[in-house]
Amino acid sequence: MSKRIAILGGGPSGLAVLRAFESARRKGAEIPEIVCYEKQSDCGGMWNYNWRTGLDEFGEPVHASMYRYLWSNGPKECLEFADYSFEEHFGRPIPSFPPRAVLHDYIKGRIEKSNVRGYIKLNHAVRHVTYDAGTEKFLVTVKDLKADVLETSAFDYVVCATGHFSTPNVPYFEGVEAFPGRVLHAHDFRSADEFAGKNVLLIGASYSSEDIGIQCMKYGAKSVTFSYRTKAMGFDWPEGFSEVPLLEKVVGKIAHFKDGTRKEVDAIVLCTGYLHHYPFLDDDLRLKSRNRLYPEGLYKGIFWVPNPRFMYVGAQDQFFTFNMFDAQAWYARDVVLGRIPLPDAAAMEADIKGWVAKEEALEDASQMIDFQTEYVRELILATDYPRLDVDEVARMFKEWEHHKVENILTYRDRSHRSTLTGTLAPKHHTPWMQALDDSLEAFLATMPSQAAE
Ligand code: FAD
Ligand code: NA7
Repeated sequence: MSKRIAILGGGPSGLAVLRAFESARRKGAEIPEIVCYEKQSDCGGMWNYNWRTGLDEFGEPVHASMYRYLWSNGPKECLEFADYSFEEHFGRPIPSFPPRAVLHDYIKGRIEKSNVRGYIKLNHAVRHVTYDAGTEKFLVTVKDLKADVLETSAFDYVVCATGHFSTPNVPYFEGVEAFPGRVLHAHDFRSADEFAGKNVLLIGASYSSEDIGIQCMKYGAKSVTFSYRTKAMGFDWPEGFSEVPLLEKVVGKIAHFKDGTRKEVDAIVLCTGYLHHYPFLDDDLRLKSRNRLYPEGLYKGIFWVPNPRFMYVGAQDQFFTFNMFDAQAWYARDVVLGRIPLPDAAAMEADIKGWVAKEEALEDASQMIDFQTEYVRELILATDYPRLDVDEVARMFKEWEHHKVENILTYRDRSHRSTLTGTLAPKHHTPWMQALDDSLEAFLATMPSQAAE
């Protein structure tokens, strides 16, 4: 009987695994029977926008943390799938920083093209995964949300690709319960328009804080105050923005910060990150980690050492995204297909220890980029994933960081060159700060005659 593999989640990571197996099948390999369970009504993970917050129509926690008007915060050339260029998908070059809908279209385009839709069970929420040592099978219980029934199936392998930017980390601040305005976590932020004319306080000093703060200003906020715990983002913030140390307490509408300063604010957005949260996994399969570049317990960042037939894809913090998930998926596939042997547990632990020690010594973003580049390179070299020029991707990431330091409001107006096609992206027809319509149609209305920067 053929082996069976379950993929939990149909976001970019889960879809990468489907694509990896399909690529091997097309080259003549015998592949396991695959079932991908996705709880939403469409695939694409975070890139599948959902207006809802809290619980969905079935009472499931809403996965989406993305919001209206979200544009890629990194150059698309850094995440391009090595086997499917943006030019192939859109039939022409497009600018470097597309809005969410355009990236969703791109992700789904590869899936349609590679004919793997049939493996995906939409509206199926994974409820419980357990390992039966007697039969050496994983038992996966899912809820068919539309039919309102539970079903359990046995699998030889499981890939957990449910993402880790969905369950909010929500710290408490004194007085917040009596704050007379909106308090929300970034996970529930949907539209910047709501904050037009308001003084907005954002807690956190990473990607969500930076982007939501800028979005609020773009759509008319009166002022944006960022409050950091460890280190300020430190950009040369234009008028209207300010950066202050951590919030100590709120008294009425007055926010008090650790340096003794105060500010009257109308809304508080907690951009305090996310938890690795896998409520459907038994303890012996469950990754427990903070958001980091090399979570402990995962050999090659993928294989759960106590039971390596249980795998995670996309579990690390990310500079690289789509193509890193591909690199992981191809590697996981080759282990499942018996093409790559896994070493014993002690050797896996030793390998992880080496990576974790290196991660802990990293001092800045540039070193972090190099670290993840080495990781992705190692994976790619072990499989037949098309050779991606990871050094060029790393160079672009560093250039992008530099552009952000130069001007945090204009870095999205820059053009980068595809490592696959060699094409320099055309400039977008409208500077990002003035581009209020984030639809695919408006974005693709770019005039081909416009010169690249
Ligand atoms: P996800 O995209 O989160 O997909 C996981 C999937 O698993 C979802 O479809 C979910 O419904 C499903 N799932 C979860 N639990 C269950 C369950 N119990 N049963 C069944 N299915 C389940 N990356 C970039 O490259 N560029 C960006 O600009 C960028 N911006 C971002 C902005 C925000 C606000 C966030 C939150 C993330 C952003 N990212 C960005 C990172 C983004 O998470 C990755 O690009 C990518 O979506 C990760 O893919 P994934 O498949 O690992 O996880
Ligand atoms: P990150 O990158 O994990 O960052 C979380 C931020 O939240 C970081 O600045 C933390 O500060 C801060 N944080 C966490 N806990 C607290 C408390 N208790 N008090 C104050 N500040 C806190 O999450 P993001 O949401 O920004 O980004 C995740 C993904 O979503 C990413 O891929 C984006 O593209 C979108 P620290 O520096 O640890 O002091």
